[in-house]
Amino acid sequence: MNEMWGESTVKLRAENAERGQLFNDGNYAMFIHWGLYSQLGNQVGDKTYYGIGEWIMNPRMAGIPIPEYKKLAGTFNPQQFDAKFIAKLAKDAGMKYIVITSKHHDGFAMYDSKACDFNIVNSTPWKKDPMKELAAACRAEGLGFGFYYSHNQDWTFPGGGRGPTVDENGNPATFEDYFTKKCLPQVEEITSNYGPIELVWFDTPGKMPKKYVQQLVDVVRKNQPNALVSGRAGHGLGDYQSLGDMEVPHKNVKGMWEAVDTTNDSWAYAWYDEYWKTPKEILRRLIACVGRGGTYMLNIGPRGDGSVPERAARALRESGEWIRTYPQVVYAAEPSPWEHALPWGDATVKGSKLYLSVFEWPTAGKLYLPGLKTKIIAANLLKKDQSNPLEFSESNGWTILELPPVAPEKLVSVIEIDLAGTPRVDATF
Ligand code: H79
Repeated sequence: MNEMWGESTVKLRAENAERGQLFNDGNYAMFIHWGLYSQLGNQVGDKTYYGIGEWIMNPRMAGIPIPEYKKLAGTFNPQQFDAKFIAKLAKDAGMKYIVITSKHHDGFAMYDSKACDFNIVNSTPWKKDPMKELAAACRAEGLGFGFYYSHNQDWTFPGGGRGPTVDENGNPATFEDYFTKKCLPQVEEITSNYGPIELVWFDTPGKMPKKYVQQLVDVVRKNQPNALVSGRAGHGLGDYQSLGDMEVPHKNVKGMWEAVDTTNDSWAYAWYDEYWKTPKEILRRLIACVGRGGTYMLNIGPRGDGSVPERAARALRESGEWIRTYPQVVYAAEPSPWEHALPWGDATVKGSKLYLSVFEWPTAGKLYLPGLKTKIIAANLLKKDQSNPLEFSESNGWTILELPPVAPEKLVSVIEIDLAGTPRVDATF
């Protein structure tokens, strides 16, 4: 955990049982980065910047002056935005909730804000609140809903982190000014105006003093007692640990945690970024997160017109179809007893059942499991609803499963192993 992402106390699921339920059952979610910056797609004039689209106005990217950046709102008209389509896509993908950017570091509120008129309803020709529609669409699909909110950085509001240091009249502005006039009222708004929400995802606390973070968390608790607060709130005041951006851990991680990742190489829409993860790569990273003991939240970056890049949608639907066939591998599954991936794939657990997700089908017809100490009752190769028994033997602490030459599944094949108890692995292997 580095300074950028903020510290977080690691809480065990049991200590956080009520709120933690979201992560236990819903360990796969959709993250959405969408804002004024999406309209640029990393291009300003005829120059394309390689990097992080939601940072485009920052001097480390295009360095767009505030008045010019604000002008983008005048042409922001996301006619293609379809909340029902997005909620359905998340549902088809097998995801359990959606978390979307209500305000990123650029300070533009993507919802109807009374606290600051640099928002989608007041400043754009579209004039609508997409979050009202998305919250309703999520509820209709039985999905959870939550907001990303950049609490420390605000590059356009006087006093905000990395923002202007003077107000419109040239008087010095402090972080306190930004906090009381914008940040706190906006967190009140997002936690009051959209019905019950499941999560508030704060980001990049930097050196934000604890007293401010505490006030924000208090507001979330007051308005949304069941909502989780991300570890990136800072000062250990969040409910769970958020790993680094796009970080999937190699070793099991204890406590409640979440990995955030991208369907391509970008959070916000980037016109040139066609580096899409395949359905198999998505499953590999999802199952790795579940296998390491955590939750996986995978991002899409809609275009400025509100449409979702087709290849992201396709990959999500294809991996979702697999998850619908093998839900037991993912949902409410426990971490792998090996505590890391194995050469052919990964393992997840449900009580005394061990699920092996085989990504690389062994060509020699044998799959090796190191150091499994719990007695095997049966091993079965699954194919949708069918279950075909596999021969197995043991040699020097290794279990050897006899496999047919061809994998039953195109993407990932699943072997279910019934054990005499919860799986234990000899730590010397
Ligand atoms: O919302 C996404 C990011 O915008 C946000 N967190 C995720 C979920 C985030 N904020 N800060 N950072 C990530 C890290 C910043 C990285 C940077 Fe750079 C390195 C900023 C400046 C140097 C890369 C290169 C981005 C801009 C230039």
